[in-house]
Amino acid sequence: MSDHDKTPRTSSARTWTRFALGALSGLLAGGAALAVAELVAAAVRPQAGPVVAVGGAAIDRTPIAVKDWAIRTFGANDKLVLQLGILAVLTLFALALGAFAVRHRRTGAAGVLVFGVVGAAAALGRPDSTGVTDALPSVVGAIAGAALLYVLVGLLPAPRREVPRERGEGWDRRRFVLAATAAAAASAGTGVLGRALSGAGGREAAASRRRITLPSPGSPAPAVPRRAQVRVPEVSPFVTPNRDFYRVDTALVVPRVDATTWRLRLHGEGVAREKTLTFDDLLRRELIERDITLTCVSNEVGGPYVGNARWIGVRLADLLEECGVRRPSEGGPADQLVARSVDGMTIGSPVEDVMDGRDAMLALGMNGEPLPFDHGFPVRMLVPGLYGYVSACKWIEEIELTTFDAYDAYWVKRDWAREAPIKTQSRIDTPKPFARPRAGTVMVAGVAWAQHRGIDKVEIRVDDGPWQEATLAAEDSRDTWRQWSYAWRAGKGSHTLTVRATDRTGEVQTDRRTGTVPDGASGRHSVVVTVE
Ligand SMILES: Nc1nc2c(c(=O)[nH]1)N[C@H]1C(S)=C(S)[C@@H](COP(=O)(O)O)O[C@H]1N2
Ligand SMILES: [Mo]
Repeated sequence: MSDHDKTPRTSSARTWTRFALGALSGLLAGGAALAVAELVAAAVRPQAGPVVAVGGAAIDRTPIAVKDWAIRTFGANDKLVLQLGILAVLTLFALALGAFAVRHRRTGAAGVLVFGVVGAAAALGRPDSTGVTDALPSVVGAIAGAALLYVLVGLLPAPRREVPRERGEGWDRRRFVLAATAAAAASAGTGVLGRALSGAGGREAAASRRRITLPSPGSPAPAVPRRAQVRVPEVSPFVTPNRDFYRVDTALVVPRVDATTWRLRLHGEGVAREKTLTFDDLLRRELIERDITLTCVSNEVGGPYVGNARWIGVRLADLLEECGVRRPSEGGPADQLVARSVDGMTIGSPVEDVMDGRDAMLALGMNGEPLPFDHGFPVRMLVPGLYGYVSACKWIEEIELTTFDAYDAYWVKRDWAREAPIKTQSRIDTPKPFARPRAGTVMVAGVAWAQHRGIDKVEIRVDDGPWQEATLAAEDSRDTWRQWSYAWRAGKGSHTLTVRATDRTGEVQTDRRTGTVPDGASGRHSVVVTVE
């Protein structure tokens, strides 16, 4: 190797070191920005932190097709994947900004502020934004990050041409390492502190939940019939345990509401007497207990977003009548009831359905305990027969009577239907797709639902054969799903099993396949198995 080669190699190595250290500085600056933002968010509002705000804004703007794909691909992990995605993008930008700042120190540092603006805009644009203070976490975090990047890049080795030969490396490696380490440690500490403080708000809510004893309902639900559950092990339990109950919502941070300070405001068109209720007000009323099966409009044919629970709550129609509300068919001016949650969700239900005698309720209890935080503590709405997005507002804090003409709720603004009664559906729980059962008697079993109409018949078809009636388990109520089973004499080979249900109105589950948008999937569930 000649002397001649050496010079360019050293200089390009130095350039690379500078860019690498610049990228590292960018990463540290990004980390510091997020940590400081987290701490400020703890003081302002945990939901105003940049990652949650940007994630929430992304959820609000995600096209339905992408959302459906995300739910299909990542299931209940979709929100985690989204947040990791945001962090990955931020990491890339931080590395790039840091490397850029090596040559353009001021512009690079200022670039961090752009992210602060994006975070602040996202936080302010969220429906649950409580005001300009929501911009603070992103703005303060970005300023801290920009300052740190400016300082760290200033400590890097100077470009070769500016270095007098005799000074060797030409930079204070020790100072950079010290500053970088200190910044990393301070960020970690700040982040942890921020998280801890955010959690503290939740502790009050958790304490308020622990203090609640649900009174026994004045109108209890009859015991679930023993024969509502078929004796086939693989079928979903008739009552879904709370920990297994599906969860669908837009909340990146589950709201933790303190029941002692919670209020529900009821107002709007045709409300002669407005009301503001506390949690204790609701507890003092006569409580009803009902089994209701909830289904999500995003549930694909054969999908998992359906669950059945025993709920305790207040009859919503009674409450509305006390406020002077009349249903449209009796001359009331409002045909839409808009429920609003503490996280800014809006859900619109037909007033006619809420007041037509069905057990629409403000639920306080789920399967014998206060609502879990994930499922809407302290209070959520339920209307038997309607998909969750038009009925089941969690963390509810306001009910406004209005009209469908005057107002579109959150999902309706995003192309979902204004009104969405649950479609008659059935699902094969066993055998599983591509199972390889032995020839002989194979138990085919599952669930069927047509809430508020009830299930009258379930039939099974093997390949292109005739429809065969399955045995229905006992009905709990027409607001719940119904289990069924069919003893199949299975011959060897590959077979397709298809199920269809008929509801009490005589309507047979259609074979016309539609996607979930705009008002729920239709079509029949099939399972292919190979009998050995
Ligand atoms: N505040 C709030 N309530 C909400 C939602 C939401 O995103 N935010 N999603 C609705 C939808 S789409 C469904 S299907 C049900 C799901 O209730 P669960 O999570 O308790 O199963 O809640 C409804 N209530
Ligand atoms: Mo839903």
